[in-house]
Amino acid sequence: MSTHSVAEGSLPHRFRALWDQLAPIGRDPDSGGYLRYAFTAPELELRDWFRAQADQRDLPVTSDGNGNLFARWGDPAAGDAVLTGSHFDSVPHGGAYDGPLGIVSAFLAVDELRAAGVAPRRPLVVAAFAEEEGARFGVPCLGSRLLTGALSPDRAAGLRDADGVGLAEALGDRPAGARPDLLGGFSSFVELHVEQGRALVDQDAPVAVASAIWPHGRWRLDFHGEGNHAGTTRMADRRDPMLTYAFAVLAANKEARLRGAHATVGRVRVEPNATNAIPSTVTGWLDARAADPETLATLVEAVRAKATERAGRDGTRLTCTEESATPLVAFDGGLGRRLATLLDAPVLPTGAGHDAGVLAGHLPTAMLFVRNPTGVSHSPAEAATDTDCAAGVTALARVLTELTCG
Ligand code: HGY
Ligand code: MN
Ligand code: MN
Ligand code: MN
Repeated sequence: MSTHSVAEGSLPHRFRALWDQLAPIGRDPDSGGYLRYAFTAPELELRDWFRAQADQRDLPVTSDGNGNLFARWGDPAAGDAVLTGSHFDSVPHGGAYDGPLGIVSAFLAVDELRAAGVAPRRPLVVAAFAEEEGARFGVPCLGSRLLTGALSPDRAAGLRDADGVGLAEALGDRPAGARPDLLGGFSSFVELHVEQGRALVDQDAPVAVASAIWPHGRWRLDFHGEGNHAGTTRMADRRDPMLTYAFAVLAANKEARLRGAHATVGRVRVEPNATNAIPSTVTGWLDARAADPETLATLVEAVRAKATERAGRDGTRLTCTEESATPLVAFDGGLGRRLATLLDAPVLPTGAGHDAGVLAGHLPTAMLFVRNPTGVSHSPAEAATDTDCAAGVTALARVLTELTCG
């Protein structure tokens, strides 16, 4: 293996040098947010960047046939590799850090281990997972769910994006599906991620260890009414699904607040979507999350029941379909405590889903969070300082040293 020249300068400086390579890719000049949908030009460019970074470090890159990339340092035959990484894709006009921070930090952590002369006893693998946000094909953590078998290739192959392009076409092949052969070769997974909240600001700490991911999911709400003329139809004769939809949005907000849970309808589709036409159908996607499964279940049921009752009064009809669900993920307590002690870092739950939440059901998994001064995510306002990102790399390097050598 050739000697690896680590870029010059301080870690914040080296972080910034890599970060500036990614910053322009997929950035919308008007919003300042990112449009990095899975397997579209910007995300493919990020995948090329991934391969270049791996090549510079002599890390051979493989794919699992599901769109996930893996760059490996160490013996390809060893069955206890330590996995780290995250995703490149974004929500529409998302922030810069959600996903890519975990991948950039992983490559810099490899540099840190090599600069410190660490000789891992276990291989170290950097991963880039596909379609974590579900912003193109509608199913979050698509790549990691395929890898683990949580989603079948048949169901995945049937997914279409807004332009009707299928996953198989975008992927260039039918997804391979579950890869126990690959998954069985990992001994643990650590995902570093920007915090999507303000807990680290409030606790004045740069890095935290995750304790759990709240159970959460997505429900498609179809409100069926009667399309008609906006000007000539008497109010008493209307069967306006927008009315029932609006009621459901308010109900979701109220029922979530009552339970200390989170709920939003952030995406809506109206047919025929004309100013002078009463809609025939309004489709809204409910994103609901709660600290425990029972609260989540009662929240969604309350929204469904109240909206159905309202539909009866509006002369409309509601169908509610669960599109994705993530159970409560309690990260491996032993690993989490071990890392929190190692890093002397706070331990935080999160309401955000992650590939780590999918892999946690298959191998000891942990997450590190890096402070986000705005606390905002899934928005151009998402932020992190170079100093805190460097602290994240240092923490990840310590964790990876512990896991590959301990
Ligand atoms: O939606 C989520 O919670 C994650 O950021 N994909
Ligand atoms: Mn996200
Ligand atoms: Mn993410
Ligand atoms: Mn994630």
